[in-house]
Amino acid sequence: MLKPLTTDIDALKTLDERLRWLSAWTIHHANHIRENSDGLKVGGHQASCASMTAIMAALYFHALGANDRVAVKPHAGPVLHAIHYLLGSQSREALENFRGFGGAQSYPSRTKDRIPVDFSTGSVGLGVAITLFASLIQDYLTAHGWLEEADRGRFIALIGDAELDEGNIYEAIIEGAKHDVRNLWWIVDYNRQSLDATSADRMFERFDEIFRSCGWRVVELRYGKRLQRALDGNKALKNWFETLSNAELSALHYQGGAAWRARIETDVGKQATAFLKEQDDAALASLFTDLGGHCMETLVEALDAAQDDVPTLFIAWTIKGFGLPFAGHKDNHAGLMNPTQMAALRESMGVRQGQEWDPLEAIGDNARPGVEALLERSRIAREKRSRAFGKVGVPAIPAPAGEEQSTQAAFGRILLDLSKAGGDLADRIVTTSPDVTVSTNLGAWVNQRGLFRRSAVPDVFAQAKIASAQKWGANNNGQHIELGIAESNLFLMLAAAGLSGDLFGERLFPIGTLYDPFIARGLDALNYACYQDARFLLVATPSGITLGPEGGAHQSINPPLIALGQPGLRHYEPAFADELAAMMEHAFRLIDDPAGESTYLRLSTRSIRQVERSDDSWREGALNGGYWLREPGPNAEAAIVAMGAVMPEALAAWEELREDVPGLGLLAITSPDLLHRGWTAAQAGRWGGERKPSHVEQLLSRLSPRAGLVTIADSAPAALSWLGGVLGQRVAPLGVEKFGQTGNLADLYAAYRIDGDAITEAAAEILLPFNA
Ligand SMILES: Cc1ncc(C[n+]2csc(CCOP(=O)(O)OP(=O)(O)O)c2C)c(N)n1
Ligand SMILES: [Mg+2]
Repeated sequence: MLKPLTTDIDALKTLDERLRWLSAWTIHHANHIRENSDGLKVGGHQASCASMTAIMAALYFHALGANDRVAVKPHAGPVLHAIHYLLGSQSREALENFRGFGGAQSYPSRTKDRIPVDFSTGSVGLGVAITLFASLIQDYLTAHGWLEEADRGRFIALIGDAELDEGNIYEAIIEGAKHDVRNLWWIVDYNRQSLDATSADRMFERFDEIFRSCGWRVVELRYGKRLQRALDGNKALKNWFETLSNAELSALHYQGGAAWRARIETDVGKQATAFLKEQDDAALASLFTDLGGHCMETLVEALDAAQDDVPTLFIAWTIKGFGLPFAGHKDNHAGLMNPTQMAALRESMGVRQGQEWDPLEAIGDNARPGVEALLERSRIAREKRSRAFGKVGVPAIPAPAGEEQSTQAAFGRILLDLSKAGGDLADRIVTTSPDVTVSTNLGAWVNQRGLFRRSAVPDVFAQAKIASAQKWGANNNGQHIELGIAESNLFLMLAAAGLSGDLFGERLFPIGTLYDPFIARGLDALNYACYQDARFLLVATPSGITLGPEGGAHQSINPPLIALGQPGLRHYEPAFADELAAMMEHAFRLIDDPAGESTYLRLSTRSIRQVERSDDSWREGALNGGYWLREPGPNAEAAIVAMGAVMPEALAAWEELREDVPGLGLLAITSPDLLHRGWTAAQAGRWGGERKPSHVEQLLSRLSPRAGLVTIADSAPAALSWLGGVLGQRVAPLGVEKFGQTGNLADLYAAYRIDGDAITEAAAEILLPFNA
């Protein structure tokens, strides 16, 4: 760990004030000065920024080491931009264009902001928890020899107090406790206000207990030095102060000195007379705002004292809107100062009109050298880091042998073969699963590569020579990170591991497995991972009503639709093992490609007869979203269009119908997601003058323009029914629209109409207009 710097507290205080000004001004400029062409409110959160400028000044200009990484409270985004502006790594132009197209983003964004943003934030709670998983990944990389001790850092989350209501935070700290997580600072901006109002008092002191029981050190910074001294000198006053509710305290902060005086006279009475005499109203108001999170000495002392690696929660008391006219007002969350208030603030801060953007405005000649020196030696990264793409060779991945196999079994086999063959890719794969490692077929891989734990955990069953197919010992060479059942944690882990190239300069190939229906459990975290362009392979298995006896609670219906609408994630749904092998190879390449993305594989436990291939011509189509498994005749009037586990039904129906329906084709869909994207991209390309038809247009144009398509998948039928819109062909969509239940495949496929009979009937119907 880097040694703390000795710092000039006055310079830090000056920078705190500069950040408060610049963040407020940036938001004001966007709302009141920049031209507004559409009449939409631009917005921004001046109160949320003012609440934590001191905390951020202490952190960024004092405590932060070169390798430390920070997730910034979303609504304090403008403060982060102001910090980089002071450091010279953010432009005035970007600030002037705050919340505008191409300007500084409203909430820190890894991908859209030009300053280095370690973690995107916005969906509260997730930015907090990802730092924990990033710290675990740092430990993983160190243990595997990818990361030098000297290049390690601390992971810091700046948290709004209302974020502490998000359950994903507690799921994360429970997982962190199991893994002995370290090097974390979570700093709560404890302004006791959320969006709607002041926050409930009943959780006060409960949060600490939860963290402590998970092994965290909790440091409460309630008072600044001045207020501490005053209250220490007057017990009655202190007792009174500490019984004020969140709402009362906020209201008093808003009302100011006279209100404090009146309340103290009433509530404390004689014991406070001398105290009240000593100060006028302004001094009184100022004294009571001296909470820990606004007192630079207190902050610096606390951060300096936490230099070991114990995960630490700092609860820094603050006032929302500190120093602004609506400080403490319960409605101030989205409050914006009006031009008059802004002018008054400007004057009170000594900022000259016309010099609002001058970074070091209002800093006297005496103070300037100290501030400049401090800025100079601040150790934070000022430029975006390289993302470490393209360093890892991905070998060809052959299909596992076997006349009959399921895609889930093939997945396990492919990983096992990769592990046995060894090499850079295999060594950089890290698998993770929320307690479904064995049932998603990662077992063989884990037997080979072991579980990861920083300190070894013996396999007690193996030591006792109790027969088991699964080895379960952990050490720091292991390549599987076992998680508890919390799918949100799975996606945060994939997000953190999927950013390893960005955060640590070393690419990992994270593979997460879970049951397909439980993607929904962690959906926001999945979206969050994709939003910041983390790269991983998500293997969801088993899926659909093809689960049979497992029943409706486990039978997924809509994940292909989720994938269809999820940027940054490519859905593949293979029917055969050779398709799966091609997709996995491709997914690994996409992980390590700057223009790539993450991949979601939807797999099945249904063992099906593999098709015979005469050549490799299917492969390119399969990777692009679909290929003709049975070629259509020229200008054919119909095709069966099938995806995934129901391919045997589609093949059987094709055999049965081919006599009656001349030229009938069978189109194997491997990714509705890619076909749809290609379709819209080709359309957009045509507006730009490019004429190339998309893959789906090429596939479907093999049929007559009047052809009928019978689409079928073990999922919501809308995943494929849109195909009729591509060339205007008619569609009879088959798929699952109601919750599933237990049963064998024949019964379930018949009941939900995804069997051969359903295909035949649908084909008859769609061909009727021509036959009639
Ligand atoms: C998951 C999620 N739900 C809701 C919101 C909308 N929202 C933004 S800020 C906020 C309140 C934040 O309060 P707090 O965390 O205490 O921040 P501060 O008081 O510092 O502004 C809410 C509800 C969000 N951004 N993310
Ligand atoms: Mg708050």
